[in-house]
Amino acid sequence: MKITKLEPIILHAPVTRGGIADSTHKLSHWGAPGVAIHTDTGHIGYGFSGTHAHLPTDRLIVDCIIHTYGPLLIGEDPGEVIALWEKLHKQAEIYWVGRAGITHLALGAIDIALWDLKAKAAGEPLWKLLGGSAKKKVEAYNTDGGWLNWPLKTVVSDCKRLVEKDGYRAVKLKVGGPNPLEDLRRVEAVRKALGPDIRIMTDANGRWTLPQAIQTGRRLKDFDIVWIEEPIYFDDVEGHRRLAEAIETPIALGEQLYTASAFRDFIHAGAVHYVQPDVVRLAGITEFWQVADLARCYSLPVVPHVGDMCQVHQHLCFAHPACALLEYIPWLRDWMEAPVKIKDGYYVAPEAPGAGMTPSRKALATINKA
Ligand code: 0YR
Ligand code: MG
Repeated sequence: MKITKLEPIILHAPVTRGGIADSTHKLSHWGAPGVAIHTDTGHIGYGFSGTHAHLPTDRLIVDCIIHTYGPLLIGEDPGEVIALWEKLHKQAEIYWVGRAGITHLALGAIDIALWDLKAKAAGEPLWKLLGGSAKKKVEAYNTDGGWLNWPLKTVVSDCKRLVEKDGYRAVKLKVGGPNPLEDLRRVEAVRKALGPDIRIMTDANGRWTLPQAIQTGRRLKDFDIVWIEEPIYFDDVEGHRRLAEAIETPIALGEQLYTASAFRDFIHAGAVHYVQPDVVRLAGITEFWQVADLARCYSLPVVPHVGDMCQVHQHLCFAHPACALLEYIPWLRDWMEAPVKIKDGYYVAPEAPGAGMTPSRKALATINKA
């Protein structure tokens, strides 16, 4: 098989109820800028990054895919995924300007598309190709009931619905709002509504200073929280290490980390407990696997962040022994040929060949061709 053409794709999908916010981000659409990699056998591989649907930056990502990496891929055998990843990753002219950021996001989308091609050519879903087992259970926790811009009443009734009607046993609440007492009131209300057996995660999206995180983190303990996610600034290794020493509730982070070496620094420092790599921010599945192996060596659970809206990560969680729990956010559901399936709070292993990001016909018909 040989790569013949790269085609740019930008999808913008509306988020729940027209707009969501956490402590740091506000968005009306989820962005999936990416690529269709065409081959001489007719197989097409799809891979996307994940953004806040900001068209000018989405264009940078697809331009980087098509014009910067594209010429290095034409004529290559897409089955050589790791060798191609090494080739693209080691381009000195490219990493001179970006060992993280746009170039890394572009490489991630390409890597996903290459794995997609490999799995499609093998006629297998990616998790099978990676050695996975459908016997494994991958639990879903739901993030879509806890947005910060929704009034407390809505958060409580949404979380109750997710648990009582949809069967989730774990939900995530956004914190890090302007008033920490209000954060605590929201968590307390949801804990009361759900009872002691449902797990609750909290996510501050990098908002607090270290003393704020210590203070609120200590108080959150009363509500038996699974983790506090991104309590302070994304890149602050030493701050998270100090926080981990100061509070009892475990720390989760990783959605903003671009590289395996950034994860190494947090893990080695003891600054993270729940490791949250994302294929769309790391350079794809290849680098995700490096992070998951590393976490496993330190006995740390891997609970990916889903910039791909879980389409690829479900495969990785079925396949990798460090993963047993996966976030769920529904925003690409209506745009994918085979949206993820969740039954009674658990992912159902996908059977279609590929890595899971093939857009639906409707999506391909309405895309912005960039
Ligand atoms: C905005 N999940 C997250 C929203 C989510 C964000 O990017 O999607 O809150 O990615 O932190 O854990
Ligand atoms: Mg988060």
